[in-house]
Amino acid sequence: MNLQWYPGHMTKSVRAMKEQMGLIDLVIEIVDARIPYSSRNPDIEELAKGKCRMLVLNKTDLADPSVTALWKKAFESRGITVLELDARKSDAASRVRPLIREACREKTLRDKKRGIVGRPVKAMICGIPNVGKSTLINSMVGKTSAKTGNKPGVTRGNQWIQTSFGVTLLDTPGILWPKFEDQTVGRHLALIGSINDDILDEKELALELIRILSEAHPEALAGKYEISGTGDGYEALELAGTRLGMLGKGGEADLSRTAKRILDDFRSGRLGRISLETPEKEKA
Ligand SMILES: Nc1nc2c(ncn2[C@@H]2O[C@H](COP(=O)(O)OP(=O)(O)OP(=O)(O)O)[C@@H](O)[C@H]2O)c(=O)[nH]1
Ligand SMILES: [Mg+2]
Repeated sequence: MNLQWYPGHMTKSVRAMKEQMGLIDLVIEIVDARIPYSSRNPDIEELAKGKCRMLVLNKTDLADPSVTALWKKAFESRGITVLELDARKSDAASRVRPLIREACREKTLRDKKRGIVGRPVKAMICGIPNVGKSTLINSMVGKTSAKTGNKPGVTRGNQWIQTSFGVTLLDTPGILWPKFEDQTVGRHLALIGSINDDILDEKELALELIRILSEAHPEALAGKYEISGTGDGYEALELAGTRLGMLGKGGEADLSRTAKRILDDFRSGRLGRISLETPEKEKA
């Protein structure tokens, strides 16, 4: 499956982020804990040059906790301030705040030397689509200030949001990589739901998921769909459809509906806590 998706609004979003960067003290980059490698947009590195930085491994409730711990260690060993998070939880704010302080320590000291004390931190929240940027902002302000939704491209423009603890947050639209050289990156982004499903062949993507799971997590397929040994992939998809009772008019499995269901089961954690990338396998 050859995947490229970089709609025009993303070019605009990158431009808008660049324009705002002069005002920003801290860049909070959010990645998906299931694919920390593929969900880190290399453009952000360039955009955030010279700023205080922190990295949030979000949706940890959907990822394998032992793999997430390895990622945290890998990033920390490169001097990056990292937080493991479920952005929907009410404790998100109290967990992020001390990390913000830590990430901004140098800046605060610099300010102090110049006699500036207690100036609010201006933080830009950025990351790929659907990773939980707006959800984190809402948890940090304790109310629904930013629009959220379980599909990519919900936030369309930059929005400043005030917190009660001296941090001003800038919500930004998700931006993807303009071009993936490695198609695995595209597939992983599609699997977690950061690429618009309208441009995807869901059957092919579900087959890819079945292939990955049959290698790394056969128990998930066996437990949920009673399938083991994938055959040619299609066979497994058919079997899953039959087991789920997702049948077409002729009584055969409806492969499109089955594919959608399997992808949805994975994305929402019903197949268990599954990480698709480990720091050993990817270049962290
Ligand atoms: N399971 C789980 N779901 C989360 C978490 N954080 C956010 N979500 C869900 O992920 C979906 C996307 O969240 P948003 O906050 O809209 O994501 P976004 O990064 O702002 O997306 P765009 O504005 O489209 O770029 C929503 O359905 C959230 O409820 C998390 O930590 N765990
Ligand atoms: Mg958003």
